Amino acid sequence: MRLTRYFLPVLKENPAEAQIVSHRYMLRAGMIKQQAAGIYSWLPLGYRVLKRIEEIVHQEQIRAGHIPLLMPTLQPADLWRESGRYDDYGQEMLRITDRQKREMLYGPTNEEMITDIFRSHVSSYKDLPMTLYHIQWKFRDEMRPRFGVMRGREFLMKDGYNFDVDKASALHAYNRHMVSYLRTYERMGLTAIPMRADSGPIGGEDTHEFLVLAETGESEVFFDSAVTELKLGQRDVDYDNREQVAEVCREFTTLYARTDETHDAALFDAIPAERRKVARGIEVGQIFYFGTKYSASMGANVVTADGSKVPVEMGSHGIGVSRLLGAIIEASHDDKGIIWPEGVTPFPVGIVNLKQGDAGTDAACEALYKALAARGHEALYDDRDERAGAKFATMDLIGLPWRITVGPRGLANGVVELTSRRTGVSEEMPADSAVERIAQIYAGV
Ligand code: 5CA
Repeated sequence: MRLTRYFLPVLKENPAEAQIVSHRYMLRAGMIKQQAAGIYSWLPLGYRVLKRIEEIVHQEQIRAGHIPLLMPTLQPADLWRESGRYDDYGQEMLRITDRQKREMLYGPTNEEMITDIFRSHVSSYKDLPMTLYHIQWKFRDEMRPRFGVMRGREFLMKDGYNFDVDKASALHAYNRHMVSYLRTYERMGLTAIPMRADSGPIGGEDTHEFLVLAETGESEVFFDSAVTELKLGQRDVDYDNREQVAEVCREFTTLYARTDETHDAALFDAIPAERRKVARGIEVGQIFYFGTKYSASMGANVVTADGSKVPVEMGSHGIGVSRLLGAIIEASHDDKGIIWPEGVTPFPVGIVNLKQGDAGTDAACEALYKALAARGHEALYDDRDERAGAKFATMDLIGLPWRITVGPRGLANGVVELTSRRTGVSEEMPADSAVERIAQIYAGV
């Protein structure tokens, strides 16, 4: 993408309404525009990151054997009357009446609708286990929408629902989600710690929230610092192997880590003092096992191997897709701007032309741009007629992890400069080698 042909409305001033760094940088980098309290347009740069995050979520769900579909944002109120949640949900639910005076709502979550789909088509244990998920916009009329996409009213969520014949199988689905979430967050450059939590309006017996530590987080969390050292890494987990998946979950949930709702002071005090941590965190996901809460009230039954008819065992599992942009920025920035991890960056690399209009420099930038594209890497090429300082400031603000700087002096020596946004370290090398390095860096992402 050539910057002169792109739409990147960066702001020079800090927007007064933004209280936290991620909100400030998302506005300044021209990623989002607020349309109403807690409702945003996704401008091209923000949209690219959102799509990238969605893609990682899809890949990891499919790897875990889960099936994508798409349910609508608007739902009939009657479905929610069946589960009893139409009245329980209260003012957070946006209620709408259509021209036929039918009561509708903008979905805050989809337990009822997915249960309805299931009961319409599945009646035998032979079709189980099954996990269906979608990535769709939700609406919750939050009392205090704030911090940009972090607590929006309209927000993008991945929500998945497992259907199993018995509790053991449903708990395996819960564990499978935990492992797939750990892998998802790690690919985004995040450490998200599963913490025992409270189930709130979704209900159920077992639930974990995934928290990214950040001073601006809305949740207070208590944990053993050793939990922050755990990494899933590249290990090969067989999602069908119950014991192996359960073992990974044990590894990540044995050390003390809880939100304030489930905090137990006695257990916490048993941790060696130097490892006892109280901090704040951003909730980027939550998984729930709730058994037959929805299937029993909505008549979603399956016939088991011995011929009896039982309500199907379920759980639901959510990732805050749009919130993740805020969480990643909170975890990865400096005073010049965002520092995107390679896994989610809107462009893999930026090209800065230090002397736009100079025939040699322009040609070298064009050649570099095309060579990167030929390797599958779309660079953001700053081809504006601007001072070098302004170009660097824009690149630093929007946070591309790598920058290639091309100027007449370097070209005279046959080199360009490759700079890491994270470390600030620059290296001179021939343009071909810079392309090779970028290809190597992204090969493992
Ligand atoms: N049905 C279940 C799981 S599928 C559910 O709705 N879970 S949830 O309420 O925990 O939401 C899932 C995730 O969505 C949360 O962990 C959080 O990351 C994100 N989320 C929730 N509310 C908001 C909001 N107002 N703005 C942005 N993200 C939100």
